Amino acid sequence: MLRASLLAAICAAGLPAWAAVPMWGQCGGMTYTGDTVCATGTTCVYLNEWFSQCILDAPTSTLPSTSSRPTSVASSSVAASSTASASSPSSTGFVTVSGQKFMLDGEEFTVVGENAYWIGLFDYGVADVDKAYQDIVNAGSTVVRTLGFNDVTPADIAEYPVYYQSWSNGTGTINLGPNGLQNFDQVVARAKAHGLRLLVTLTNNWSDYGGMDVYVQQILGSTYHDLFYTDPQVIAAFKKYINGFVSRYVDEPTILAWELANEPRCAGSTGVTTGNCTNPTITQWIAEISAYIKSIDPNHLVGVGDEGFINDPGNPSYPYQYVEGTLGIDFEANLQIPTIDFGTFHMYPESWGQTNDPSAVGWGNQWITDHAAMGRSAGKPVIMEEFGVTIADQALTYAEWYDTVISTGLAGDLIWQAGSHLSGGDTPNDGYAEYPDGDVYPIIQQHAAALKARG
Ligand SMILES: *[C@@H]1O[C@H](CO)[C@@H](O)[C@H](O)[C@H]1NC(C)=O
Ligand SMILES: *[C@@H]1O[C@H](CO)[C@@H](O)[C@H](O)[C@H]1NC(C)=O
Ligand SMILES: CC(=O)N[C@H]1CO[C@H](CO)[C@@H](O)[C@@H]1O
Repeated sequence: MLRASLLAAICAAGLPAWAAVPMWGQCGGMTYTGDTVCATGTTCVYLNEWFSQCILDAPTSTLPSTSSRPTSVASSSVAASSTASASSPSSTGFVTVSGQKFMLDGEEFTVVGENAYWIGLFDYGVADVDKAYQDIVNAGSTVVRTLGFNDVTPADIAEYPVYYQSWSNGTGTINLGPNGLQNFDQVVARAKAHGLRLLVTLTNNWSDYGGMDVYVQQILGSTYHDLFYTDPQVIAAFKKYINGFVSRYVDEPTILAWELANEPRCAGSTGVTTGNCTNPTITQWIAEISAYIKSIDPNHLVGVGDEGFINDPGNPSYPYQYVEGTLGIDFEANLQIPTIDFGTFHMYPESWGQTNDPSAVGWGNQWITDHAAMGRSAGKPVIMEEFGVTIADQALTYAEWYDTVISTGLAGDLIWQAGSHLSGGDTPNDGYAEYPDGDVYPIIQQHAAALKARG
C-alpha cells in the first residue's frame, strides 16, 4: 500500500507514468506491482524480499582509494588551527570498509569511543571543547558520535545558543553563522587536532533538538511522525539540509561517517502515525537517503544510526519482534542496502524491559552476539554505537559486555556517554555520563586498548 502511494507521489512529482524507473526508484519486491525496467545507466539491484532498487551501473558506493583523495579540509575556517597541545596525530585519510573491518590507509582502523551529543550544541569555547576531546582521547577513543542537527522554530530559537537549521512558515534555512555551521567547523577542527574522527547524525527520531517532527509539522502541518519517511516535500527538505551540511565537509577526513538519523522509528515522540508505516517503509527511506548522500559525498561512509531492532516475529523478546507500525526497523534488511556501509545498533536493556537477570547482562550479551552474527552474514562491519545501564552496576556490566564485543568479533563500540568537568560546570549527565574520575572510565580505557590489540 505504501509503496504504491509513494510511486504515485513520484509520478505526481513530474515523471511521466510510462518512464522507466528512475535512479534510486523501486523496481521490485514481494508485493510490488510497478515498473521493473530501470532508467538507462542504472540496474535493478535486489536489496531484500521487499525491495529492489535502480542503482547506478558504476555504483557511487564504491569509495575511491584513500591515497587518491585530497586530505585538505572543506573550508578555510576548518583549516584554522591550532593552539592546543594534542598528543595524537591529526586525522588524515578517509576511513573505508573492507569486509567486516574499518580500514585506514591499508591498515585496520579500530572504531572505539564515546558519544558526546552536546559537543556541538552549546557555545563551549575552544578551551572547553579541547578539554572534552582530551578526556575522550585519554579514554583511548578513536571516534566520537555527535549530532549534526538542531532544528529551531521561532517559538524556541531563543533557548538555543547554537542551532543548525531555523524553520519559519514551512521553510528550513541552514544557519551558516558563528552559532551555526561555523560552530560545527570548530567541532570538526578540534576533533581533527586531537586525532579523533566524528560519527555525525543528521536528524532525530526523537523530538529533542528538532528533528523529524519539526519537518513534518512545518511543511505539512501534520503530527504524523512517519510522513517524514514518505512525503515527497519532506524528503526534499531533508535532502536540502543534507546537501547544505554534508557538502561542506566532503573533503574532510575527520568525518568518519554520516548517519541518516538517530533511532529512526515509525512512531515518534507524539506516538501518532498514519498507520501506513511498516518495516519496508523505513528500509526504502534508508535506501533513498543513503544513496542521496553517496551521490553528493562519495568520500565518506554512511550508516543508519538505528537501534538495530530485529525482524523475528514470535520471538519472546520485544526488541527482536516485528512490531508493525511502531518500531519499523529490520536490521538485517537494512544492512543489505548497498549504500549502507556498516550496521549500527544500540543497547538499553532497562528501557526496553529486558531485565530478566538482575543486571540485564545476559540479555545484552545475546544482543551483541546476534548483531555480530548478522554482520558476518552480510560481510559488513557492525558497531554498537550506544549502550548503557543505570540501575545495574555499570562497571561490572560494561566489563562483561566489552568482553563479549571482543570475543564475538563485533567491529567496534561507542559508550553512551562521555563526560567532562568543564570551566562552566559538568557536561550533561543523564545518569550515563562517564567522567574521568569515575569508576567506569578505567574500564573504558582497558577496553579500548584490548579492542585495538584484537584488531
Ligand atoms: C511568516 O508568515 C507571516 C504571516 O504571513 C509573516 O508575517 C512572516 O514575516 C513570515 N516569516 C518569514 C520568515 O517569512
Ligand atoms: C494510508 O494509506 C492509504 C492508502 O494509500 C491512504 O489512503 C491513507 O490516506 C493513508 N493514511 C494517512 C493517514 O495518510
Ligand atoms: C523517535 C522519537 O521521536 N522518539 C520516539 C522514537 O520512537 C519511539 C516509538 O514511538 C517513541 O516512543 C519515541 O518517543
